[in-house]
Amino acid sequence: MRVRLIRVPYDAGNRGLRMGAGPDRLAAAADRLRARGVEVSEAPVEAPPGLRTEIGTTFALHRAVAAEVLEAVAAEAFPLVLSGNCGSAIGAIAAAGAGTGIAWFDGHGDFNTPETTVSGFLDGMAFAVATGRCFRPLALSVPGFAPVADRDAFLVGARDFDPAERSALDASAVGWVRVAAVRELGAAAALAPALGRLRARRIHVHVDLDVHDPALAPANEFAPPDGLTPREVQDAVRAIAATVPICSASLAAYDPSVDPDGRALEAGLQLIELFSELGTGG
Ligand SMILES: [Mn+2]
Repeated sequence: MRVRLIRVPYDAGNRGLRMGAGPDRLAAAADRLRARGVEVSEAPVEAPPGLRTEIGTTFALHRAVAAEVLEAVAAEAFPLVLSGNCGSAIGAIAAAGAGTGIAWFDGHGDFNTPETTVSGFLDGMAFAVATGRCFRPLALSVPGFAPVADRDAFLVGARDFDPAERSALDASAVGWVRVAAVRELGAAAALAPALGRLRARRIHVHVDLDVHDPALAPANEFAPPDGLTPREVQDAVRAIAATVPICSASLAAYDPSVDPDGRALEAGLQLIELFSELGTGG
């Protein structure tokens, strides 16, 4: 097995700040993977020089991520993106091409648009961008990008929405696998409806680490309470892999400063190991 760790150490266009500090910590996975016999290569992604802006710089990073994912696939390595922000998943799905589904593990919906956001945080719109709801010209500037059809997209573990964001989700055909469903039914049964209606032939799995319960694995200052356990997240990823090939994965939104005991880091490292076992890279 070959894995390429694509590091994007940016948060809202800022290098190394807040969640932008996460990718370098998660890159500790490289040694663990090598110890398991995985061939690991690493690809740091940097923003273009000049003035950095949240929107412009972030989409420039998505374009760079797409290029690195294509290189990984050409080298027959599984592309695993470690990013400050969730939007890096857009680069990965663009590289994977049309017909790719997306599983979006996140404590939040990331389903705002410029018309519904109350925080102004671009990353709170990342899943809406991935499914073609906003920033279309910029999304199309990412080579290969095509919006993911609603039926090929689903949230897992989301539990914190702005009011208009929630309305938009309810009005859409995007799937939503709730924490309670995973806990009560088990991951495989909880995900079965969302997986059963996929038309996609492959899927990108995106994990905002704040999908985890912050009492167990505190990923960032925004993590809403009552999330999934690390084991539930892993079981959900396994359920996906049992149904549809995982072509690439991304882990995002890890802020080391809120995780003094390294529990969210450990959850992230275990997920990276799991993806290295399950991913197809194809
Ligand atoms: Mn997110």
